[in-house]
Amino acid sequence: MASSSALSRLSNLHNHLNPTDPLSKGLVKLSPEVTEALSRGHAVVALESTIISHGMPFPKNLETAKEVEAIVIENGAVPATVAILDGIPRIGLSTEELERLAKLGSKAQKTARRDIAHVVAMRANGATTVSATMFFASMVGIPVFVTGGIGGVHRHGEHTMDISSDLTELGRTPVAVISAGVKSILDIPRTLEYLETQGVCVAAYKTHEFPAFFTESSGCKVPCRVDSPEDCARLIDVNMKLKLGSGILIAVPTPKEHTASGSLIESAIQSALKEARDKNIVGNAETPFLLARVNELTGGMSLASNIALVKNNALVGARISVALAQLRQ
Ligand code: PSU
Ligand code: MN
Repeated sequence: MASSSALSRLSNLHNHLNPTDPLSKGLVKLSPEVTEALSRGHAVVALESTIISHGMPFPKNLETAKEVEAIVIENGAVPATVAILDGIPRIGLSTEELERLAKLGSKAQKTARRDIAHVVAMRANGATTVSATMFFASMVGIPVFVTGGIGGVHRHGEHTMDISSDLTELGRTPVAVISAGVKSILDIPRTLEYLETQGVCVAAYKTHEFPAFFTESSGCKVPCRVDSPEDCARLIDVNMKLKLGSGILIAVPTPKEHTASGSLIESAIQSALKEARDKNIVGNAETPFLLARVNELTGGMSLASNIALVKNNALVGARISVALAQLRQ
């Protein structure tokens, strides 16, 4: 017999399906696996798709996306990769849909929150960034989302005002984002300042220091440290119960065996940044340019590191999601 909390979850899902809801209007589609898991209160992990289309080259992107989903499943949660295909936002992709997106690569539109309405209205294909993925995860009640790195305040952002909408989304959407911090292509201290302004809880996993994606250290301390998936689950649970309304950034340092390449990658980042400035590459083209250029300059080392840390984040994120589902039973 279903427990009363399982019944209340089912009725919560039905509440989602009132006639004014994007789900019931068929504007947004969930995969059968994600629908089933959400209605039963099982662990679900949201995954973004810009990392697939713009963050890695084909076929490594597809291979990685599949491996990341497999890690989530092995650790007891259901993966929900988010993307917009033919104008329909999808939460949970089939293997064919994942392959289609990976092959589209940068022909899919990089879709942040500001781009969602346009991509849907034009019936186009969009790969969701952290901000857009958080929006869809929150819409259907998925509180845990795994990615590699998030966007931030760009260097010289105090002049260009190039601040990723990932940061404002974290301020307004109650989803926990598991990432390896932010890359040093960005201004890390200002990124943390901005997250504080937005009221975002920033926690580092098993450390007091905010990681810098390829390396464990950024020189910046975080206000809160968490040491286990259960710690993270309690943090997310309290954030939800208090209806704070803002997100949580859980920063997981890159696995130890990949930190050695970190300093090499760091010097490639400096050259790529100079090139971007010389070529006047700005706006939403800057992050994809820097990622691809750093990978060329390091002979593929940064891509290998990137893949390793995303998989590690998927492992930690799935465990957090399972711990949270248990807590909320
Ligand atoms: N940082 C990475 N890899 C990525 C991204 C950021 O290390 O793939 C992607 C994410 O989808 C993130 C987006 O949400 O870039 C941020 O882009 P922008 O800086 O244009 O806001
Ligand atoms: Mn930007």
